[in-house]
Amino acid sequence: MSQEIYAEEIYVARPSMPPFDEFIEEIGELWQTRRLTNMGAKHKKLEEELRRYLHVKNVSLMVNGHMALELAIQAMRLTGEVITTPFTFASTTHAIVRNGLKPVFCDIDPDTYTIDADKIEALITDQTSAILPVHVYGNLCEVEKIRSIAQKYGLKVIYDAAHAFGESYRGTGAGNFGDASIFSFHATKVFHTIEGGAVCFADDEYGMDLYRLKNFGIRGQETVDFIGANAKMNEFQAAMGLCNLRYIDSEIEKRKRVYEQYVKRLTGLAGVRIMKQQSDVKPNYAYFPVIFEEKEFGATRNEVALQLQQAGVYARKYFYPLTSMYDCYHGRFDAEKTPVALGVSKRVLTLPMYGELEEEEIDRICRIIKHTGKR
Ligand code: T4K
Repeated sequence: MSQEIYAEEIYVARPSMPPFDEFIEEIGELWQTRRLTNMGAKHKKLEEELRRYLHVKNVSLMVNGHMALELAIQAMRLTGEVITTPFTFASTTHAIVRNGLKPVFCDIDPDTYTIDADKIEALITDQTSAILPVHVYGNLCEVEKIRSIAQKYGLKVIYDAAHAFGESYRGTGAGNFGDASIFSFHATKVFHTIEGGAVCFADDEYGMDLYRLKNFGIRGQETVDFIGANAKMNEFQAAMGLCNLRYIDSEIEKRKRVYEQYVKRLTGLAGVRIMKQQSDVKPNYAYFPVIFEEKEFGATRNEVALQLQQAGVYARKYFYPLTSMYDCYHGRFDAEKTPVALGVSKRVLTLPMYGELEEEEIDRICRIIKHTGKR
């Protein structure tokens, strides 16, 4: 195929930005107040606004999604084993291990890529203290099944909802499921605070623990009763969040348009499987994963990724390798025990997805994909 040469490179994500003047106005007062961090006024305001937007009881802001997850686990005082999925970003598994816990990997559902709830019970032992499922690409897990398993065995549930900002299931905000849910507000996400994250939860006592954990475990000026971390969101991050939240619905609407244009161009291509939207879920169009079946399509996922890259399009293999296969976990887990996850991770490619992606760019991406299949 003759290589297409373009001026602009296209990445898998591109942060949405609020109008420049609006952000400058939002941060302006910080030059007077000099209150730059440690749970200031903007931090408080963003927590309130997110509580309303996400329809959750409580929001505790954090410096990033990963620390939200680490501290959400720590505040839960878990022990032993945590059942989770290897088809996720490094953060999920690392957060479990960095809390001194053992991840036990459950396979995933072949259509939603989330934990296969029917396979959880077989992994429960007397060491299991929690389930940590991930809402992958914005696909929500089987929250009802997971709730009943957790109730039956007295387990805690923490959702990694890093991809699920603004979504709801049958009208209930995604942050309401389990004992806690964490969101990522990283620059590459649907909603961002540059870096940032949050824990959503119902139990006020748990919230007090989280509050102290993100500030070194300090209870009062002379009392430190937790071995905490520093995971506070600063006022500049919160200001970015306040601005971006004003545009979040239009950002999701723009992503929907991108989603539809991809679907129009890729539907019906032999060996190309597109993720279906879940019924009962209000989606956020966070990612656009495509599975390439080599035999029918005529090329591998890696070949598609390479052809795109040579034309300046940087799609990503989220999530390859499985976290259970990372070098840092060498010899500790067996990826063959999660065959569906293993198969998906070898065949999936997440295409560029952001509100400002132009129709002409989507055309270009899909054209390269089609050519690669026909070679
Ligand atoms: N749980 C799950 C399931 C997650 O997916 C994540 C994060 C977390 C937990 C942890 O949340 P955080 O602690 O991150 O809040 C990116 C993101 O950094 C990461 O947030 C995200 N998941 C993951 C899926 O993707 P990388 O290593 O692929 O990032 P990077 O720097 O290669 O960025 C991807 C592309 O985005 C770049 O090629 C260009 C574009 N980009 C990136 C940045 C940072 C921009 O245009 N502007 C930017 O500022 O992890």
